[in-house]
Amino acid sequence: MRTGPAYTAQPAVLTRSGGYRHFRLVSERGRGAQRAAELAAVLEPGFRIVVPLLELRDRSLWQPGWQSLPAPAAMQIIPAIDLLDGHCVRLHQGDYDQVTRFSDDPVAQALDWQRQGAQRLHLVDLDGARTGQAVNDQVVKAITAALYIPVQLGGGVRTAARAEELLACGLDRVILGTVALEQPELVDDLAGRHAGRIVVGIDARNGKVATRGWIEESSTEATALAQRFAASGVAAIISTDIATDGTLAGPNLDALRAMAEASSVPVIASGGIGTLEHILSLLSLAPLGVEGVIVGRALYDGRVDLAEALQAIGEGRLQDPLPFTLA
Ligand code: AMZ
Repeated sequence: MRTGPAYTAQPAVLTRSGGYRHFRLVSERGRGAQRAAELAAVLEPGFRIVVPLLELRDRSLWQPGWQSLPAPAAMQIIPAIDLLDGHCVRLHQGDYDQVTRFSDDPVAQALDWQRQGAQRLHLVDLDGARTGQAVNDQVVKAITAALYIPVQLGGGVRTAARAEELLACGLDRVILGTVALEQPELVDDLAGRHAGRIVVGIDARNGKVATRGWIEESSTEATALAQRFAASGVAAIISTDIATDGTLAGPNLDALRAMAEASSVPVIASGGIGTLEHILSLLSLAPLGVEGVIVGRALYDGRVDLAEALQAIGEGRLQDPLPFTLA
């Protein structure tokens, strides 16, 4: 079952309240003017967003919700540029036959996301993911050279040498998908040698891992693969739900929850973001270790305004860890 968007906000200065009932409900499926008023409250800098109310009703989440948020808690919003033959595109559910081309100037697009406040950029080499061959290196290098924010790349990174070549040419992180399933020890090895710079990409269809541009399906559960990397030192797991990717229909919260619970590694959510509320709905999973969200099509479409989204849930906007334990 998917939970609808519901979130709360409270004055930024926390007082010892002792219970969720003291928090002000800002939105519970608001519409029209009501939604606008609620959103205005969420965007008000004097307020911090706390764990969504629906989650707070689930008593089992109270403890992790209130105790394990890192300080200062925030959810990183990471714009995505998917590259196909040098152009910025989005695929629908990863289908190479359903391509929308958004820009012919990926460097300008990347600079635009940076100008709007992005703190990290996500690149996917779709040609690389499908064929294992790097055909977008020139544009990847041009983007990396033009930006001062960290850039990460996935797609077609299938050997240690290739991963290290990319890390050496200015990329902050590389993402390993197919290799994580087929040669997990290669990921362990790289993560051991490049602390904080190796990310595992787990792309799942109906909960099962898909690889090679999502053309091949495996019988491995995505959560089992996430567990496999619990102790390997990878910086994060990017969890993509193929059925929602490129659809704007909202993230698969249940799948993300399962991934976050399966591993202590931070999870970055990918797939399905279509509105600011979708991003806000992910806050319910922040206490479980979901620390970021990748947004693609909705930014290109203008359905999500990056600056507004950053203002809503960026650094300093989320709940401070509480200094006491709830009974
Ligand atoms: O959209 C697709 N068909 C697609 C896609 N976005 N296929 C792969 N990828 C991305 C994954 C991951 O970031 O989300 O490519 C990376 C994995 O590539 P590889 O070559 O390591 O499996």
